[in-house]
Amino acid sequence: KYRKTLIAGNWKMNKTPTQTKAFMTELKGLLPKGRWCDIALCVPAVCIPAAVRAMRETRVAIGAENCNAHTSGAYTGEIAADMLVDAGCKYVILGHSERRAMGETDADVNAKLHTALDAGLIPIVCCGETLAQRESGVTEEWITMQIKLALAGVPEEKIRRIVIAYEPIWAIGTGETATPEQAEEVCQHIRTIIRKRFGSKNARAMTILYGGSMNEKNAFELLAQPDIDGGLIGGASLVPEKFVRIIEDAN
Ligand code: 3PY
Repeated sequence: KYRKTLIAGNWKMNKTPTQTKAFMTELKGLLPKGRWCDIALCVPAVCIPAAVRAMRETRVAIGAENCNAHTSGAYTGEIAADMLVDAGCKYVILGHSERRAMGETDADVNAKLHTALDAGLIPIVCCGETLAQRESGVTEEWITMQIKLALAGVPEEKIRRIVIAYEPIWAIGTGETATPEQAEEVCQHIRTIIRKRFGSKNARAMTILYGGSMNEKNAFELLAQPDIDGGLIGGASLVPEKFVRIIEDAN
């Protein structure tokens, strides 16, 4: 493969800073030695300092789960990309379906993407179809639209700073996973979209993740697919042993 493998956890709204510290201490003791894929944990904003402090001397990067599209100003309760960088974040998840369900639009995701890139963060941009869309046969069209809108205005030299995560909504938090074939089909399609828009070199270099109930039991088969370069892990990233098992499967 010409590209990096990334195993990224998405903690969602779980764990306090105290629990974060305990988790990271345990994780450090379990991490495999030797050749590693890239590893990240995207955690709630208030847990970022504890996570960064705990993982300072390790190869585990810390990320956020969202950022605001504006660089600063009167946006009570919001967090700017610069603040995340200063706090020690390397990644930021954008456009997770749980945030889209709360009203985040493709235009919001695109605006946040540009702000995150300008700040120096690596955005993990999520896309995915609903069960109704899959059953209606519009998965490819839907994903094409989401990716094109999310990446609007991104110059060719910046595309490699972006990670895409395919997360079928029907597989999120349901315990239902896409089959490796279903996941591969869409991830391959995403790479085709990137190829058409940004050229084959960039398409080959792009890291595309599968997410949606990926766990220590199904990760190996999913990660074995040629166009799946890693995972965005929900529930299984909350348990050190499970998260480490997935990292081992990615190596
Ligand atoms: C899941 O695994 O359910 C996720 O949503 C990961 O982002």
